[in-house]
Amino acid sequence: MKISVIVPYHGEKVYLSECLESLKEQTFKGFEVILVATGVDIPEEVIKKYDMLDIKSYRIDDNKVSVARNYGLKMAEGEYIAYVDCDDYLYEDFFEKMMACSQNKGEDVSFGRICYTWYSRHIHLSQEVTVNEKNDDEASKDNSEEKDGADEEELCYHDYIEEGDSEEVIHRKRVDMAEHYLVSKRKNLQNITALGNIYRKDYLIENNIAFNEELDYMTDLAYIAAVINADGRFNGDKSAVYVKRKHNDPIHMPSLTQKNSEDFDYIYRAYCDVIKNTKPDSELKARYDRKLLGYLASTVAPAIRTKNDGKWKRAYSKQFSELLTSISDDVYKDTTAYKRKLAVALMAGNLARVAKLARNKNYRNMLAYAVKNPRFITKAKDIMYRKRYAKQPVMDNVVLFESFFGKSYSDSPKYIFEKLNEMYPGKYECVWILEKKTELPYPAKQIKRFSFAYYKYLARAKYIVFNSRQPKNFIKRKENVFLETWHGTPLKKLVYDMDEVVSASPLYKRNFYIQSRSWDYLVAANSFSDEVFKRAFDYDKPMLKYGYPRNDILHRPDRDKIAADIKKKIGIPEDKKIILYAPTWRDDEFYEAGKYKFTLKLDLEKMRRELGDEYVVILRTHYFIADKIDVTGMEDFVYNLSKYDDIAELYLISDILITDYSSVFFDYANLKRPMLFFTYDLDKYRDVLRGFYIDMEKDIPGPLVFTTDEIIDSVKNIEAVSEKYADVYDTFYERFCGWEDGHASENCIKEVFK
Ligand code: C2G
Repeated sequence: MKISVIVPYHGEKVYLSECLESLKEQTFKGFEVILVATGVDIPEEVIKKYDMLDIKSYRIDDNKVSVARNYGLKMAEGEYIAYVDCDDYLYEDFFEKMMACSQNKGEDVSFGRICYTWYSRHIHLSQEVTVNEKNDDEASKDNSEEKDGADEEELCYHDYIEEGDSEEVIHRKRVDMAEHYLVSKRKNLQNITALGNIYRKDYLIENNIAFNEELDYMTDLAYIAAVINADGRFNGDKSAVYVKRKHNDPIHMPSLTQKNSEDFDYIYRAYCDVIKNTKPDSELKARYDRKLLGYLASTVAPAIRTKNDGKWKRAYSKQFSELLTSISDDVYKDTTAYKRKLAVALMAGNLARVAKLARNKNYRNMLAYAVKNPRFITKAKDIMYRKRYAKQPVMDNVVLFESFFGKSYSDSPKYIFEKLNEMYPGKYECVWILEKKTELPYPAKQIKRFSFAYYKYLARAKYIVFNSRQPKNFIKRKENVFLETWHGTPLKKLVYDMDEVVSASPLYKRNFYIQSRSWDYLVAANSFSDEVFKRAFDYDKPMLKYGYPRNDILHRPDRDKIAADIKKKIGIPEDKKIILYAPTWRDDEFYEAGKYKFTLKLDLEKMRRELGDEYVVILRTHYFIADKIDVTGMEDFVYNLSKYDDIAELYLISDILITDYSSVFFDYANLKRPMLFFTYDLDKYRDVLRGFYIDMEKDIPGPLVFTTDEIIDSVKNIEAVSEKYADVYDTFYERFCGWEDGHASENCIKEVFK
């Protein structure tokens, strides 16, 4: 018994390798892979890497998935067919379980479970970070869609059959189960898919079941209708898993569903096929129709409410009402009053009524949300922001500052604020977004992030100076000048240079794109950052190339005096040298977005024993870290300054820096002081989580150390270490600190506040 696995390919090489890897790992080995390249070259080098698989590759000129799958079927030699998208992958026992389902009873179609993920195979399998359809923020807008599917756990295929059931009853129950699983249980119309199943080839051929080659998308909808309508023998195994991957860069590389979720014409044409492939009064048609009514409520009606394009509305609503007339009275009787009213209004061509119904529903939903959810105030603020503040005039001399999401008074915005006040005393009204009340050297209003005042200034300040990304709902106004300082020379790959997004925000790439479109100026501290930011951020507006404003302090002629004052303020004895330990965060260790875990791998007791006479340690975790490190009993040796505002001041007082993959070392290098790189998880960080722009083994100005003993040893021999790395340090300094002259703030201000 053999399966032919049909894989359409349209140039997604990164994904394809993972897909083939998952095929290589299958415990059931009797399959061939039919790779159909659609209008692109066959990826020979990837195929070569998987020469242990029986891969037959073909190239066709058409670039439709439907054509590729039908072509694959013609070439298939197996008795069974599986469709796998080249950007997806399978659990290793998928085929084994599917074959067990099929062969036992000679079934025509067997189905497994589909799970959704944003992540690559190795990350998904190691963490099981699946995306529940209901938690997906793309799908959540469809929340009013029909939810007549049972919960995962309720579904146990074999339980359907009872002792004493006749052949005919068993057959009907199995068809019902297939309809339930393959149609009703899918969250959206668009989620009805031919993937995750295996089909007996002759069943497909004898019943003329094929994908509609006239359509680019949504052909699975009618395909599944035809598969069920042919009344075959069905079986399923809920533990067999097909993993459907959502693309983490829907802007540059959207998947078909991401690309076309609102392409109504395709839905219309695909649904016409569903009507053809189902019997008018059948339960199967009714199940599809319930989904269609869900789609009407979740997507069509809101679009009629919000879109201004009258021509589009008329054309599409005419098409859609044609579909609605095919729905039986029984389905209408069963559905909610809201959907019924929408359908009636649409079929009568009364688009104003559809819009009104949708508007009222929207208000009711918001009200229900407000009653149930204490965070409704956030929604109210958002409305104030969009409807009120963003319509009021922009305030010409107002500058809004934020550093690290309001967590501190620090970084480049701090230095720009101070220099701006020095250069133009009293000219600008400054507003700082700050979590905690802070003593500032110049007058400034302090407001809390996400307060009403925050939204007011976000909408109305002419100048915005942030060092991180602003909220996604930010409204860019034409008078507004957005200075994005960013917050570090990149070592870890950023945005579009990253293949995988492992962190708590899988929509990072899409969000980044939306947010960075509003930036008018971006700061690059060196030519390396200039080049990376342009590419990785897809940024083509002015770049400020003067070094980092935040590093100006490190070049001040009176920096020793400033350092002595800071040391005193913190309370560190004058005679003690300082080791600053400032690690970064780990993308895969999180509680939720913005709240990351951290486990200290340094043996502080041992360090105190060995180094305590001469040194103290400043512990400084990244601002994303939520875990608090307990240093009780070590107060004479360890200063936990994770909440200290400005790390630049800590650089200034430190004699040695220990870091890992944090951009802090690019800044610290301005001081030309020794650095150690505590990279105990280098392989994971470099190869799995991020990938680096520079070679940590060759290009960084200090040794990689992996244990506390090595750190102690290096500290004891710090002069020898410095000598060993002197040449690398010089090259590094030239490359990354070459633009820094202590005047970055001033130069940026001259260019932006013209
Ligand atoms: N930082 C800090 N304390 C740490 C780590 C970082 O105060 N323990 C500050 C430094 O100013 C640093 C900045 O946060 O330059 C960014 O931290 P990174 O560790 O480099 O990580 P990330 O926030 O991911 O930014 O292009 C740069 C990257 O985006 C890195």
